[in-house]
Amino acid sequence: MHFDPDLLDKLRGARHIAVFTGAGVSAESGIPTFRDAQTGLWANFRAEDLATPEAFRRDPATVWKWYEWRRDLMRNLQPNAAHLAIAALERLVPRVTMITQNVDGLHHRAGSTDVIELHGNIWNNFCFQCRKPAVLTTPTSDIPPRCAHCDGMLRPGVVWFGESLTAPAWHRAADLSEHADVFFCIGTSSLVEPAASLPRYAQSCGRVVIQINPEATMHDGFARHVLRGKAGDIVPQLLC
Ligand code: BV8
Ligand code: ZN
Repeated sequence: MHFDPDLLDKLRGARHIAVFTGAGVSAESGIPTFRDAQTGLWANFRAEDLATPEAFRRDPATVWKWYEWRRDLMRNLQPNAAHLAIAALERLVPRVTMITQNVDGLHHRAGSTDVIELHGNIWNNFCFQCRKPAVLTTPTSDIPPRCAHCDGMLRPGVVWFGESLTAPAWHRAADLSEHADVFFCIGTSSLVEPAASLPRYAQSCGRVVIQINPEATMHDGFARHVLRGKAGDIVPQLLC
């Protein structure tokens, strides 16, 4: 694949690269994206029906079982070439920061060392009542399992629709969008706020925004470079 010399120059000179990812970067690992009509997770469910605190209050067992179904789907899947190339970038660039909307943990598993998980991590749980972290060590027939501290219901450690992102994660991500030399936007439809505002903010701060996506998104207009294609194809060619 041919890359614009200006893009390659910016990468060569970059001291700090921010990489913002969405579900598309995990698609080639076998994890359905959220809005892909054929296979998207939401294709069979409405996000508002399941990924909200109201849904959990209304029907905790169904929400818990949906997350267990997703965990089972992800459990044996591996980071793909895009995750690995992004992690390997840390050996070439003084500072690389991952800002991901994904909850699958694949950037960590690929070896990225500085990962901001804006929407949490599906492998974590905490108590819906007392919010203490919970590690499931013993099998239980309770669905959802109960908190060892207050007997409240355990919930997955993700940010639901209608919940605020954790302040430290959000402020750090916004700061990086303002200061990184290059801001990659990979595999996101840019529909979920406030995460979707990061590429726009980076561009407004004069950062070089590079969009990688097989489809057009509303952020194409904010990007200095748009690379049309799959992350697993483009990212290793561009970064390695
Ligand atoms: C908030 C964790 C303040 C859960 C997720 C009404 C009430 C309250 C809030 C709102 C409201 N209306 C709107 C909002 C804001 C709301 C929002 O944005 N809603 C959307 C639907 C409009 N946001 C929130 O609620 C956020 N919090 O606003 O707090 C607040 C607080 C209280 C009250 C009011 C406001 C919290 C949002 C976090 C939601 N949690 N995940 C879980 O996973 O179960 S979001 C979920 O969507 C995932 O994290 C996912 O990453 C994210 C975004 O989707 P994408 O990653 O972009 O995935 P998508 O499928 O859409 O796109 C994939 C892309 O990849 C496509 O472009 C495709 O072309 C491309 N692709 C495909 N294959 C490849 C590829 N690219 C590269 N390579 C490939 N091979
Ligand atoms: Zn508790």
